[in-house]
Amino acid sequence: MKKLNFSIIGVPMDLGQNRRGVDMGPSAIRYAGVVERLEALGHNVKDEGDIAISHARKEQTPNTHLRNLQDVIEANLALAEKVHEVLTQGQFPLVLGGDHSIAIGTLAGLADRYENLGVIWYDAHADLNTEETSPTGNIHGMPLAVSLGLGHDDLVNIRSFSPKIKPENVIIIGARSVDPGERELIKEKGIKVFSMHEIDKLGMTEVMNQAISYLRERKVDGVHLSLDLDGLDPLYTPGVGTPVPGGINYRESHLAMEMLYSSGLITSAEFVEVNPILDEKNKTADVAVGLMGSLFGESLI
Ligand code: B3U
Ligand code: MN
Ligand code: MN
Repeated sequence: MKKLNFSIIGVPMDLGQNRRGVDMGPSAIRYAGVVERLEALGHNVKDEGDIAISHARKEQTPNTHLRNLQDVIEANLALAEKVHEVLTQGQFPLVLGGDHSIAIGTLAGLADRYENLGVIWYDAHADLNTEETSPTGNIHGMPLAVSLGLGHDDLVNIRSFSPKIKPENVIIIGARSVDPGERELIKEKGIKVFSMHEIDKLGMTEVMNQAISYLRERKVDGVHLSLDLDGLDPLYTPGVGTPVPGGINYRESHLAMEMLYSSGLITSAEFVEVNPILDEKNKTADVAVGLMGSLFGESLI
């Protein structure tokens, strides 16, 4: 088994949406034993601590309905810098959220290291809204669009280049709550989506086999897994801000992680949207850490 050198980066961020508490996600995931779990698998783990997030809410930026825009930009600039730094040290970035707006910074930090990065977006949502299409103004519904170069200039141009990723290298898994503007973008850009329909029809084994072959055919030079805990059914991960019923189940999710581990494709990961205030006895953080176990080499026998 390949031993990895992890850098864990916590991002206690709740400004990309409007339910408080998701800023405590990194603590909840640490409490659930992420470091110990990975060390037990023989990996080296360095906990880099948390990115500093300002909780003093600033004036809202005029002429935009993007919530907390300035704070979200600042947090993502700092995160992008940190991800870039740990990559140059040869470390494997493992980012703990925080709301999903932090994927903007993670991908910005990864993008100048990987020219042809693959992205697996495991989520109930497509996170492909722009300022124009967003029904909420919540930036956690936008990080995939931003990383494709669509959205507010200051978000899109973090680290001074855009786009960060290519639409043909993105795979969305678990989608079941997609807004009209997002649907259009999926069609226009030809983004590969395995919605709940495909997961039910094909089964998770076939979905993951297809996803892995698809990324191999694209000759990606790395694959980032961006896992939103609301991709799972809220029965298993109730501690999320926007639960959507009819999601991926616990066993399917572990299988998906195990298949990704066997593929050897994953080069970075983030686990987001864990909100301990909405959770039941840290269940969602426990599931997150369990999934990391499967993603990084735990096997049943
Ligand atoms: N698509 C909606 C809802 C949403 C997106 N991401 C989450 N919720 N977690 C929006 O606000 O863009
Ligand atoms: Mn999301
Ligand atoms: Mn989501």
